[in-house]
Amino acid sequence: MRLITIPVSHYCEKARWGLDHAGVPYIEDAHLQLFHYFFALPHSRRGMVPILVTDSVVLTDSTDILRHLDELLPESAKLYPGDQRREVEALEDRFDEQFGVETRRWAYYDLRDMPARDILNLAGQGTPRWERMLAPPLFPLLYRFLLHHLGASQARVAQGARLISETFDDVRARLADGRRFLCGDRFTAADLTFAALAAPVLWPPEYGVKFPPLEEAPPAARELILRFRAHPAGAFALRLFRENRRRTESR
Ligand SMILES: N[C@@H](CCC(=O)N[C@@H](CS)C(=O)NCC(=O)O)C(=O)O
Repeated sequence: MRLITIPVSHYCEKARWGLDHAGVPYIEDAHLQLFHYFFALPHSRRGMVPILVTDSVVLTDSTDILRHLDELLPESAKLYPGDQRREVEALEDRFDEQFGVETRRWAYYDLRDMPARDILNLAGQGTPRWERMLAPPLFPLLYRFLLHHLGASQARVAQGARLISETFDDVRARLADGRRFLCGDRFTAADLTFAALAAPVLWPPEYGVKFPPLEEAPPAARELILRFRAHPAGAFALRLFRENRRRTESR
């Protein structure tokens, strides 16, 4: 299987985690933002990643990828257990459609003052050398385009930060009865999706690409990451990365 990615993308992390959870060997075909269109557009009109290419199907959405992989798993390892399927899917959709959009918008906006070299070191991991060589001179233009593409203004990011906080508080409330996972006592797609999509505001050490040391983040971003790490929902996501983030990929 081949997973086409923007390696730093948290939706791509969700798909990588799903593949690793299923224990399926795969090659990650990683590309820098915008360069990825050359590889994604032949498979998907929207040009979005992750895209999973298998012998029999091409899947162009992280949720479709998880659901496809789940068919390969025995009931005991499924991310969508039969009796909890609707609850898991409802949570997953909510994280995908609102929360993940806001954590990404926040990350692009609040890291805009990091040196280009540091951003490219983060975003370029595993990407072809020619992309990494072409990117520096194009960087200011590309980054401005990305902020515009994501609708990242100060007002929208502030509004998004409130949605992120509310989602964290909802997760805390769900866990308040002492359950180990969002839907009870087993790890599901709801947990995986929450943790993967929370990663831009947590910088977990086990993430599929390596984040820089926190000291290198701009002060406002660092402060927010520390605040989210200390929140019970942040601590929960970090625990999921520590305890449930298996690895099988062969880059
Ligand atoms: N709902 C999609 C979202 C994927 C998504 O937003 N991918 C971003 C990377 S984080 C992308 O490919 N963006 C390229 C673009 O917007 O043109 C999924 O879960 O796979």
